[in-house]
Amino acid sequence: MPITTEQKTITKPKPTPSLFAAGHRGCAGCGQMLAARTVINALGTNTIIANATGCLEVTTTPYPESAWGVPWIHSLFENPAAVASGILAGLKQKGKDKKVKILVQGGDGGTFDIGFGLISGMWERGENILYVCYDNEAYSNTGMQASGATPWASNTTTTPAGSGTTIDAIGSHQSKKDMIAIALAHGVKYVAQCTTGYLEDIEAKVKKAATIEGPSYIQILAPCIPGWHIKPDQAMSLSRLATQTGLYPLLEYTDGALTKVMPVPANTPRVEEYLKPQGRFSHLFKGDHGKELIAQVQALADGNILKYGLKKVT
Ligand SMILES: Cc1ncc(C[n+]2csc(CCOP(=O)(O)OP(=O)(O)O)c2C)c(N)n1
Ligand code: SF4
Ligand SMILES: [Mg+2]
Repeated sequence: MPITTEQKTITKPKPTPSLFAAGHRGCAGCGQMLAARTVINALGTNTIIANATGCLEVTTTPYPESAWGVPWIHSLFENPAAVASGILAGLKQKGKDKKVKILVQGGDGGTFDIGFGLISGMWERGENILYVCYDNEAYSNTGMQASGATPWASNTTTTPAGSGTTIDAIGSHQSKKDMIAIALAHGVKYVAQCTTGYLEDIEAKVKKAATIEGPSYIQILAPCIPGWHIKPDQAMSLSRLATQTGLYPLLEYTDGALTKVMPVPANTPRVEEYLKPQGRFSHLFKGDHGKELIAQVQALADGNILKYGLKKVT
């Protein structure tokens, strides 16, 4: 039987309009853009965004254009948390604070370092605001300088790796700051860690955060193509490997208790698989000293597997 026009209209699924429009200036394959699109589409139209300076702000809002389908405000690198507190106060005054979700977005530099004091204040006040950090492990927008989120042994423009065996030659010789623990220490009600490799997990956690009365913090590993020296099609696979090796586990804490983790596969990949495709770690694959350094990165992954119980007991 021939299909009539009417039947076609009825059976064709209606595409859901995205609240994050295509045509922004993010690099092809950017992990942060994928994650950001997932976050705002999960929250929906009743959202107001306060955004820190960084790649996400610069690439999505070149005046007079905006990629955002919701109200969006930028002030300074350091203060979106305080701007969000002001928005909340305004909504309360109008009796609309229960109808609208406030989302703060920042990169790792804006979150772990430069905006940290005001985030701490926002959490201390216990305000009903969701904070999402897109963690590409450096200050990407200004050329990949090291931040408090930069992992140990990563090459950045301010922690350049050399060829020798001194501490200065290994890239960053500081450990990544544990923002998840810092959020928990503030009594943040819902705290989660995600990676761009699992977009459904991001969606589910954002939706859950939206139901929480009080502060929520979600941190998402979001690979940066030029900063990590990777190809545009590698953000997803590397994000998944970050989780599967144990280096960046998927976690969920509700009221301070660890309520959900994603177990690592039984045949857990070694960290070399994650590190090798990334130019920022290429110095680790030169000589015996590199092997010692990789063993130390493996120890970090193994430590996480133990700490969070990521191996399924069979
Ligand atoms: C107070 C202040 N310091 C420095 C800058 C310059 N600056 C703009 S974006 C940026 C990097 C942002 O890094 P991050 O927060 O990690 O976001 P990303 O670009 O990596 O997504 C810097 C240092 C600024 N705008 N304001
Ligand atoms: S520089 Fe990195 S974080 Fe910035 S838009 Fe490009 S890939 Fe994304
Ligand atoms: Mg960054």
